[in-house]
Amino acid sequence: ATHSDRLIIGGGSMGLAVADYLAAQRGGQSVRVLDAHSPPHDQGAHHGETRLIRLAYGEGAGYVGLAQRAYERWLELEHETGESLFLPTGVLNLGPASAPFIRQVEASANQFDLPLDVLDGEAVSRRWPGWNLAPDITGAFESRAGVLRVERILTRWRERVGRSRDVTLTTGARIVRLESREAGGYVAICADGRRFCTERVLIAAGQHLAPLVAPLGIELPLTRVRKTFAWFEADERYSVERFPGFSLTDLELGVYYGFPDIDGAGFKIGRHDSGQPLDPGEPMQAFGDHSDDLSELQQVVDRYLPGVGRLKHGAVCQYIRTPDEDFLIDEPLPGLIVAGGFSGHGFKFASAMGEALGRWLETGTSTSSLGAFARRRLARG
Ligand code: PYC
Repeated sequence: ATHSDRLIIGGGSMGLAVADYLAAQRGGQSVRVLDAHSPPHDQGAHHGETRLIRLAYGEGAGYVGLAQRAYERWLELEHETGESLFLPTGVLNLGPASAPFIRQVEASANQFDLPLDVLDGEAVSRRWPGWNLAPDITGAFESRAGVLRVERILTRWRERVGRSRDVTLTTGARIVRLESREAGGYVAICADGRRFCTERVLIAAGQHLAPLVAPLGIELPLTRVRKTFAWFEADERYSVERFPGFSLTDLELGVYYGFPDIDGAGFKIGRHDSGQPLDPGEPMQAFGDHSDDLSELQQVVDRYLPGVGRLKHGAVCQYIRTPDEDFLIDEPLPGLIVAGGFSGHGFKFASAMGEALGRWLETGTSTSSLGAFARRRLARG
């Protein structure tokens, strides 16, 4: 078997972030990243060009510290690479004032003293004429938030890892089995028979995480769902200078997120809740294969977005969800670190995860910033 001091299974958002962090440390440990494909690709959770970064976090104040560290590290990465990776569009969180998400955005902003403008729907529509909202909708606008250019980020990380002496990316390595070794450590076995052994391993392999650790007696309560998103033609009200990224909690239509027209790609919108359940490994049907793929996005456009026009094209992606939609990060066996269940809101944290998980993998000691994601919370029922 090929030996490395540290192994990372999965070279997607989290795996490459960790690899990039370890490459920058020049710690002298040999690190190998294994990916079934060749990142960036559309088999993980980092395609579709853009993601939001929000700091006044509607999913819980427990995420704010990590979001702040991630934000700093995104700006550092942009500075180091000299490339536009973050667009400071601001993010507008929309929903009824009573919606738990909106209340938590305000609570997170208050607790951490984050700038947040709270407006009613009429004021939102005056300030951003791309929206046509009733007064009873609340808009919580975070001006420091914005948009991350996901695929560019992955490309830069891959290049930096490629220049490292310590870290090696092996593509086309589909791991079908993980075994613990009697002498300690683990061996990962590829579909083509190659074997990679190590003292300590991080698995950040999305849908493949739970099936890989199940034979070692570890049950991770992760489910996989198919999600859709799409780009639409849009007028100048949706330009990147004039329209912020958004989240929308609508009591009737569901939970959505979206982006301004960036580089002429069009206005982008996706649905965050619901989705079609999938088994691990099950192929995803293309956009349009389900009858409501377009209509669920179109209904939001028709109701609230007067300058958005025809569909340009749609795409599919997957969320790997935990039961409470909080992340699952743990060390269920000595030297075996798992990171998954990012539940469709993980990418923004990848730069901070690279650092926190990277230190854990390097030293064997976890940081307190990840403690809340341990799996024992899920066992409590
Ligand atoms: O967490 O903001 C978010 C997000 C945007 C798109 C998917 N998730």
